[in-house]
This record gives sequence, C-alpha cells and structure tokens, in this order.
Amino acid sequence: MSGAIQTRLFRDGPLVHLVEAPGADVVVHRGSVGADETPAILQQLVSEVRWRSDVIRLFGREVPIPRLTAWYGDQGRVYTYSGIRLEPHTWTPLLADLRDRAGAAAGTSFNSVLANLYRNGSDSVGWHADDEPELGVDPVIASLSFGATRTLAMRRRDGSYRASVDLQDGDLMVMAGATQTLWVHRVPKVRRPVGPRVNLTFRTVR
Ligand SMILES: O=C(O)CCC(=O)C(=O)O
Repeated sequence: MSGAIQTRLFRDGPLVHLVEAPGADVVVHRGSVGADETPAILQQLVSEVRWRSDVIRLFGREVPIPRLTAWYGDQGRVYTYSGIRLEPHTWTPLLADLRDRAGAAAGTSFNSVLANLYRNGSDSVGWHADDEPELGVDPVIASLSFGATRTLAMRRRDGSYRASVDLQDGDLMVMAGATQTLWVHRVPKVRRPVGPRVNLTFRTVR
C-alpha cells in the first residue's frame, strides 16, 4: 500500500496542521513565530550562531555535509550523529528564548538544539531519523524554521507511506511518539532559487 499524506487543519489561530500518516505523530503550528519577528530573528541567527562546516565519511570518502550546523545546549549535553561529536556552545539569549517558546508549545522542556543553515537550494539534509540513543525512546523534537520555505519529506521505513510538509517562515513542527522509530525524513535540494533558511531542532539529550 502506498499513501500520500494529507495535512488537516484542526485548530484556528495560530493554524495547526496534523500530518495524518500511520505512526507519525507530527503537528505543524503555522506561523508560531510571527512575521513581525522572523526577519530580525533570521538575520541574528545567521550572523551570531557559531556555524561550522563538517565532513562525513561516505563509502570511504570524506564528503562535506551540504549545510552548516551548530550545537547549543546545557553543559555536558554532548551529541553525536553520523560520526560527528558535538560539544555544546552556551545558549545565546535568542536561542534560549526560542527554546522556551518551543518547549511551551510542545509541552516539554528542551536542553539542546541542533541548528541548521541552508544557504541556498543546494543545501539539504538526507534521509535520517532523530533516533540517536542519547535522545531516548520516542523523543519529542520541536523544529522551528526561519526564512525560505523548504519541503520536509517523510517516508515510512517499511516503504508503505510517504508524506511531505512545506515548512514556512515561523513554523514550528513537533514530532513525537514513534515518529523517529517508524519514519525517516529529509529536506531535499531544490533547483529553483531559494534564499537562506535556518532550522532549529530542539531536543532533550538524556
Ligand atoms: O531542516 C529541517 O527542517 C530538518 C532538520 C533535521 O532533520 C534535523 O536537524 O535532524
């Protein structure tokens, strides 16, 4: 069986969309951060976050990952993904404020964030799940987007369903439950010209 995902509006102001897909517990809060704030936030994140360019080993070759990243968090909240070990930078006031807002919307508290800077349409993230052991079972992940709209594609690991959600400036997406166990996600490259986008994925490292 294969299925296309619908997003269903279930609450007004701010708009909340539920991604209806088996085993995916994904909610998008449209415009969670208002358009009066997002341009300045994007600019500040691009300029003040300590962006780094990493390489991963793929089939024996070192390949630069096609985006810039940064890891911020409470002291000692080390995160390792794709063989890259990240020591946390200290929260900036802006990141701490966004962390608290994301936590209030998601009904939890976060102690770390992976920041991604997609400089243009050539930047992307490949299929993966946020399922590293330090995130625990059924992690709650809140992802805040600023700048250009990019598509988050989702695929059930058993191949039965695909889904996609356009993440717009100011959107907050919350993934919970078995989403990371049953699904993988990616942000594909796009050919059309797109401006920069910053995505912040708030996490709780145990
Ligand atoms: O940029 C996004 O919307 C997704 C980022 C992501 O998948 C990640 O940081 O694990």
